[in-house]
Amino acid sequence: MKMTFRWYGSQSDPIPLKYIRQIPGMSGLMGLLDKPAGVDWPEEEFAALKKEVNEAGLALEVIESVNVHEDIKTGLPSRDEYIANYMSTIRMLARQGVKVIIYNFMPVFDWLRTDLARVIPEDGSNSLYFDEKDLGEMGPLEIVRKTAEDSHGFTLPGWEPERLALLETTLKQYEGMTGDDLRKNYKYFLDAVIPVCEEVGVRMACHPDDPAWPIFGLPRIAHSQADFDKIIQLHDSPANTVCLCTGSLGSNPENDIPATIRHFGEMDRIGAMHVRNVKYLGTHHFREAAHLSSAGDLDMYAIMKAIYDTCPETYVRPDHGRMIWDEQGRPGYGLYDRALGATYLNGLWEAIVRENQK
Ligand code: DNO
Repeated sequence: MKMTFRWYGSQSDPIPLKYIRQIPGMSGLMGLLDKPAGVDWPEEEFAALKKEVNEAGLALEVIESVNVHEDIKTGLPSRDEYIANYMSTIRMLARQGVKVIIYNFMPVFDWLRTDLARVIPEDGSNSLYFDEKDLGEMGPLEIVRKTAEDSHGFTLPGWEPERLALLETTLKQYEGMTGDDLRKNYKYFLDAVIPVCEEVGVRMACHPDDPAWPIFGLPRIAHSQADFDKIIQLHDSPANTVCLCTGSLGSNPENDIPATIRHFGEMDRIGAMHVRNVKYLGTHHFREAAHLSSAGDLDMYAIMKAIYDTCPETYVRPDHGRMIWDEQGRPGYGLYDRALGATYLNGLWEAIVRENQK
């Protein structure tokens, strides 16, 4: 298990690399370049980022999110140009030592919440929160406006301004589109990029829909084990893998997370793991919790044990943290609670390793 941390680059992340390196057991980053979807990433910029990260004593082997352009998802003729750029980016990242690329195939929205700072009554911290009832009163344009207002000037992953500027047009392109239509376009994309990944030794890891059910009537095809079975079959290759996010899939209590890890781990189809906990508050109603099992509804021991048993070499990162100790930062991506999360997960891991060496 390689413990990593998501970082947004020194221009837009207030957390210095030095602080991340000081988290015990931290070996690398799941880093991100702030490039709009569809762009061919320049190698010099990436090489500079990699140098900065390596000089801080951290590895940069996982890149998240190389976003898929909406024209690819909706199957427009212009997709070929964006796919060509994607393939070129894969080759460049491979030359720079990247092993895993995390992306998603969600229409329009990446993750979605109705409140970015809901106070947790028990301890006064706050975390990301979702209640479908609140969404019921908001349309897609309103939720985008609200999310931007609530994000304290930070760009949130999946909520990049250039993407959202085209929101109305993009939403129209999805009108009448079914899950099967989306899967057909997904296959077209995978058929192009997966052979490149095989050639250069990179794995694509698809992030689940978050929350794990359809929203705004958009087709969503990645929120259960059965969905990911289909995705893997679209182009069957060891390079076509899952970024198994326990909190995204776990937003739906019908998903048995440890069982899903075992299922894909045994097939060697887990490219990376995002590990966090969720507290259920009702139907389609949850908030994010501290990583500790007893703080939420996921069994973190069973999750780490499933990783240990089936994909022990994978990359793991603590995922969204609460805001604690009056930290001001990017919602979900502060330093303190994610550092606590990493430390806790490392503790579980040490105990599991020791128990199994007996
Ligand atoms: C949310 C993140 C996601 C993830 C993308 C990958 O906090 O986990 O934005 O990075 O879905 O493309």
